Amino acid sequence: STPFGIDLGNNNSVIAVARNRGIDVVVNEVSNRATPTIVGFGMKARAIGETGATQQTSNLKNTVTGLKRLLGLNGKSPELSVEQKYSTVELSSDEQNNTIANVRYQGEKHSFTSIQLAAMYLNKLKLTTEKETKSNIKDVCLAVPVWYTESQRRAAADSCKIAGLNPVRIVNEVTAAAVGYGVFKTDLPEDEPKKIAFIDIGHSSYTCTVAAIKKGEMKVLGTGYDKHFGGRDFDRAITEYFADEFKEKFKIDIRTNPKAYSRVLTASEKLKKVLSANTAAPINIESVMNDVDVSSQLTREELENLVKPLLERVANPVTDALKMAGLSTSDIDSIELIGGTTRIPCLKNTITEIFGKQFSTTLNQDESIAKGAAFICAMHSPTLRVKPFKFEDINLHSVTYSWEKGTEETDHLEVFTKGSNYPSTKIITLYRSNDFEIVAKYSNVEELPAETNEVIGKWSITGVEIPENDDAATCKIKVRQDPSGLYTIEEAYIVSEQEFKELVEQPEEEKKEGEETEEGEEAEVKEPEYKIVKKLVKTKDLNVEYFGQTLPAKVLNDLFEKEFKMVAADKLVAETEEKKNALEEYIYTLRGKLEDEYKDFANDEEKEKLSKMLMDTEEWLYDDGYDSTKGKYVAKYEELAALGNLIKGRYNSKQAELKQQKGAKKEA
Ligand code: ATP
Ligand code: K
Ligand code: MG
Repeated sequence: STPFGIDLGNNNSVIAVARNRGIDVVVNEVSNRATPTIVGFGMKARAIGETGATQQTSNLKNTVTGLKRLLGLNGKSPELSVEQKYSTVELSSDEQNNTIANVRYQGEKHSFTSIQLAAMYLNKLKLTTEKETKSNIKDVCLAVPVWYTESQRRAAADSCKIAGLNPVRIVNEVTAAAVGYGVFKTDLPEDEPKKIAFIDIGHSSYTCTVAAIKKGEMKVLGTGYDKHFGGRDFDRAITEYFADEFKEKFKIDIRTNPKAYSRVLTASEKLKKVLSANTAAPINIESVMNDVDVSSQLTREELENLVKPLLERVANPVTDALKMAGLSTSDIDSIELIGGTTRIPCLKNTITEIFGKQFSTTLNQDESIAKGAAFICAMHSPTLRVKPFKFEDINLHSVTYSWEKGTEETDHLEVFTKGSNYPSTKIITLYRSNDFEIVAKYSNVEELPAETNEVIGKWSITGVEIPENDDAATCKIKVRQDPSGLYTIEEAYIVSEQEFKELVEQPEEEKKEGEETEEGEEAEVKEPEYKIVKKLVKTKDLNVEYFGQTLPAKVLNDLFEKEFKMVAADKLVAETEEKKNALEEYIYTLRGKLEDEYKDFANDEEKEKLSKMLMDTEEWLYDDGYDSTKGKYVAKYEELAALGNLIKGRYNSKQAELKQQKGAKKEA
């Protein structure tokens, strides 16, 4: 399959593929290079991406946004109420603490989990890419925020699977952009790496990642983030400001009218963008509610005042990232800005002030994450050869593995520490006489968002047998933080000491100076000497079964089937609409032609019959046939075409005849 990369944005997503020529961003069905991250539910079909955005204001209650914030979010988390503020759909938690969205779909109430919702969207992106590139898409590298926890990363991987994708790697967004930078920048040093600060401020969150980059290599040194700092906070602040103003000036309260609020929100985002290039911008909305037209304006300075509390936090992620990296601003060689919200002038200025240095814009602000992700996917692909590039990411939390204490000194070990790099593998040795369990936990769960599950995963290790002559089985457990940042046990096995005979190498007899061996003298032949060495060798593989925060295979498969049923339903609805439109169009063109170019090719009886059929079908279309099936539309079309094509055939053969005569005349 073609290597595929996704930058799943909270506002819009960008998709890219790797091909022999390089990495290309894939445009969607309306030729946009970014697709709104929206899943809408209708009476018949879902409206995902562009169509979801088009229908949003008229279907607020059933249009889900914020997919990335919701994905894998614990339904009991206090963050759910934060997300509810940005959502027009009713969100809640199910019994398993999954965040769910409650919507009406096909005329019935439905609840979809955040994993399903993300899967619907990812599947749409996949289908778009398949259509656009005319290739098979399976492997994907999905970019996610650096603050995604183990369960969110697992949820992201699960939603890929439900969408029929194979998540070969989950990567931190800014890391993906940094990889792209390292791969495509041509003037990187070969020895001493450059230290680059990447700053991504998007729709909902803000990340600063500091990396050391040289030719062919990148290492993340530190990262900091503000999970609640992005364009949507600016949009809210503007909308709230106008809500107050409109209440006073126009005596309307848009806060009581979701549709009106949503329209002002959309207009506020537009106004915000205008303010990035101008010092003042107008807002005008006709009949926003109660038939009232509103108009006003905002200056750049006023906006900066509205978001003052936010602006006071700009330095924090940078400070955190530098602290983790053990660097100061003066150590940074260059600053790269990405994400739509870094277009805001006061943010650019503040960032320049923080570093005391002008930023660069080497990377494409909107596309570098998706391109980096596609490259990373290609690195994992057996079919495409890419430039070798090594990179390591950084661990934001320490993780401890524990077991029931046996003869070992301790019952736990902090295996991966905050600030260490990954992927990485470590080996734990335990002495066991029975099967056992290993549990991985966040060492300091209080550093993670409230309601984060302390337990990352459990593994049951079975098949333990004590080797002959041993008191206990020496079990080696290979624990790994994999390239996606997930905590896994790669393998477990028993080792046992075995004796080997090893040849003892004789030192070559030193020749004493001045002494020469006489030729012909028989050299003393020594007996080869052996020694006995003891070595640990693997004697048995153990079974490792994982119980973690991933959906069981059967559930995944059911959800996969459900998703593809919904895709089929959407497709049928789209095709039905197409056939209906084709029928409608055929009625008009055939009627027109019958009075014009076809008029001499049908007899009166035929004309009368066809006219009546056209009229009847037209009436049917606006009546019973307004909401009919694909099959019926096709049948009606064929009914008309049977006679229509007969007349068309006569007309066409006459045209051909005339053409031939003309040609013959010319030749003569
Ligand atoms: P996130 O990374 O937080 O998940 P995202 O990737 O969807 O979100 P981006 O695509 O980087 O976010 O940026 C979208 C945000 O940038 C929106 O809030 C949008 O209003 C804002 N934005 C885009 N252009 C401008 C501009 N010219 N001025 C100000 N803001 C802008
Ligand atoms: K984006
Ligand atoms: Mg983004």
